[in-house]
Amino acid sequence: MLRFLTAGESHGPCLIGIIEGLPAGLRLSADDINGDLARRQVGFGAGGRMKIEKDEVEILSGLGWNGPGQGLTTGGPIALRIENRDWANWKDRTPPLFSVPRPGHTDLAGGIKYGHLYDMRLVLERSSARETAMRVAIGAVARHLLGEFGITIGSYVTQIGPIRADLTEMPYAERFTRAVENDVRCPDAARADEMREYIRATIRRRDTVGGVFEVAALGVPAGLGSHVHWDRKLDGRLAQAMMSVPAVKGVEIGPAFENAARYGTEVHDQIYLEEGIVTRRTNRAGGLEGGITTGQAIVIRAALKPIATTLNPLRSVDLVSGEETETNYERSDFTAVTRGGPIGEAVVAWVLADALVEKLGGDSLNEMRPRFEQVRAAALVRPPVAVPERDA
Ligand code: EPS
Repeated sequence: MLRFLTAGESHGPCLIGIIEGLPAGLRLSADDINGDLARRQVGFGAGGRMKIEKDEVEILSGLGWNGPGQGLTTGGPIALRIENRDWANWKDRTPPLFSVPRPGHTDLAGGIKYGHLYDMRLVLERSSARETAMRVAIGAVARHLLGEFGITIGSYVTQIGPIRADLTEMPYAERFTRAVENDVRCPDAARADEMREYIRATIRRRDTVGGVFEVAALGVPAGLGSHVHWDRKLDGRLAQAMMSVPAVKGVEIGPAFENAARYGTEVHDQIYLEEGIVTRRTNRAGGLEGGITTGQAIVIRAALKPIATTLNPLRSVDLVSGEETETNYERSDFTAVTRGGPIGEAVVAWVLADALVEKLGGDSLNEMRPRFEQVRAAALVRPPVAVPERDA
């Protein structure tokens, strides 16, 4: 239902995004997007680039610009632009050929695929995680739409290297607010200090480190997605979106890997009647059963590999000279995990907004609202339910 494209290179003039299918009547401004862009830029372990960039979006189309419709989406495509401030430092520069691929990066695979083995900068400029700035902008628009229906999304770091936070008893809303209180974005303050120390030690040993962040979506109605066909299963769509974030190599919904080690009777969220309404008291399913939202929090976790650009070199081959050699260092980040959460939120927001528009139909917010109330009401199951009469 919703579509988007992004364009742009890491050190090119700008990033561009185009969103199609957004309903009409949504009040939208750059301020609704810039907050998320700023959140993506903050996190311990970032490299020097974030000192150069100050990401701000320009909305170039898709909004009324005068009259009563000013600032409202028209239903037409929304075009977005974010400037790359670093472009000023690159536009007149001819960097040396990038002919030594970094293990773990796109360099070699992309070089083989597109014939750029003599200069893999032609690959890395587009494969760079700089593109996630635009994905966060696009996700912010989706989040803004979800907000109209009371759906909120947050994220936090649960693991850096071997250090894991224990958040079992902490409600999601508290996890979100606590996560912004420190620069590793971990709601468990004691573990956050250890994580920061671990990242510091990683930088001292001239290395990089991975970890895990979690995204939770609250207030999502039951009934988004479908079990009837593989590409309509919402867990599959969420996993694909999350896996498309650079450096993400593992995704789980709810505590899936922990569930795999338990008995069924310990895992499945049992069904009760409370005040006549069908309810669950646990959410080990992470908010999805059969690829359909259950109405509980959607919880999705992403495991990130350590960044491939390491100060201590790795073995590689110079593809132009034909000699075995070591990788060259270029400015990069030491971990992407502390800045990953806002990116994860953005991709989850997009998938949920798409599923919501699909479920509710309609070309404008006004058409979507009454249908939303219907969907909400249908999720309150009060047995006994009526059994349809069979024709005689
Ligand atoms: C990236 C390398 C670094 C990161 C960049 C992603 O950029 P540079 O090579 O300019 O130092 O900072 O991420 C961003 C620019 C960003 O906005 O997140 C890479 O190779 O993927």
